[in-house]
Amino acid sequence: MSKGELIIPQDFPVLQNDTFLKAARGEEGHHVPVWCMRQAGRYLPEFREFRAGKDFFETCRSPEACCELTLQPLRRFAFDAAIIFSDILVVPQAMGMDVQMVAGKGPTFPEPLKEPEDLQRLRSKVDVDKELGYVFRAITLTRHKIQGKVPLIGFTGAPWTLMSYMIEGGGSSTHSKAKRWLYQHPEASHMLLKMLTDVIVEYLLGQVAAGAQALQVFESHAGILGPLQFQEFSLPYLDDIARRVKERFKETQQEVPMIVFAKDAHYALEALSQSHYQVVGLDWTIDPRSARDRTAGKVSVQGNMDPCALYAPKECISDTVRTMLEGFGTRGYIANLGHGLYPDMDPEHVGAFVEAVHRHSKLMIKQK
Ligand code: 1CP
Repeated sequence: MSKGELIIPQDFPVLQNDTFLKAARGEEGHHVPVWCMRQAGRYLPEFREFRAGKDFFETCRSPEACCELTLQPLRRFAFDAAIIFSDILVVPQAMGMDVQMVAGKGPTFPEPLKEPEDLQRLRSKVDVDKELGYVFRAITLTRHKIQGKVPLIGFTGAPWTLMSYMIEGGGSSTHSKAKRWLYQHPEASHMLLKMLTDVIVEYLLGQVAAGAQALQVFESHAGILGPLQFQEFSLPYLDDIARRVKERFKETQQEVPMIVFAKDAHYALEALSQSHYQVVGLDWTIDPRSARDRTAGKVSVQGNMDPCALYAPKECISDTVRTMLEGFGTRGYIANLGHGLYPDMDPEHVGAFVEAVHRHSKLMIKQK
């Protein structure tokens, strides 16, 4: 196949491992599928070597680089899914904001939104093909290069999480600047959340057209909201995204599972299980059995081992995984961590996690 053909989103290699897609549909395969949030990341020496000296967002804009970084963890571990290397902050960039990755500090917006008038600085209509076409090309290229080994997940940040970065100007422990907007400027907040929702819907549809086989929406900052604020400023937008994306699938007869990961939103588990998502991602603060009870079998679930459990000796990882599998059961379940891998984690322990999920779940399914 020539290089040109690799960025055309058709004639993709046939999928060989559908355990992840089966679990997302609520079914059971011959083992429980597993992947890790941030599996393409700094814990891998080959990742650090590849990224060295390159600007982070320049890397995001190179389809070849994104493809290579997405494939790196698959060469080491028997993950059952890949997630495209990119970042949630490419969406605020597409809306006209400057975002830079500052070493030792993380993502930084030199000119964050301060007052509602600042919304005028944003593009209200975004041509996603023009502004985010590089992500679509990365997805298409990676989907070809993965050779059907496992499905490729596309993703986006959710409106509230992106809003908080756009106002805070970077990471924050209190998110008080962004939360001030919710109390002082509720109308402008809704306006911004609506603008983001509209862009996100088009962005996700573009990712599917490019070859993404599942979609995850990261509401990483859900926990900073209380139940009432989540209900007003997060949930309606999350649900609207899934509803509108699925509505458009009907027209194109596509069926792509959608996962919602609202970190620390334990209070919203029932509501999320009744939303338009097929899979609810869980952080580690939720007990597996009670998560199953509270979602009442309406959705598949994904998660939720404490990432820090990977610091334990390998034998302990195996025990923790078995307890987690017993709690969730093996049907309609995707094993993952309760949040992303940290840069100081030992790749061998990540391997032990993946191996333990496969080993224990095969046994459990056989013994049924
Ligand atoms: O130089 C580097 O490599 C910096 C580290 C890094 C990486 C590997 C950043 C900066 N982003 C990424 C990639 C990334 N980001 C992926 C790739 C695919 C994979 O998971 O393997 C994904 C899915 C994201 C999503 C993302 N970015 C989220 C949502 C998930 C989460 O962790 O809750 C968030 C909040 C971000 C923002 C972001 N990007 C990078 C950092 C350090 C942060 C967090 C900043 C902060 O709030 O303090």
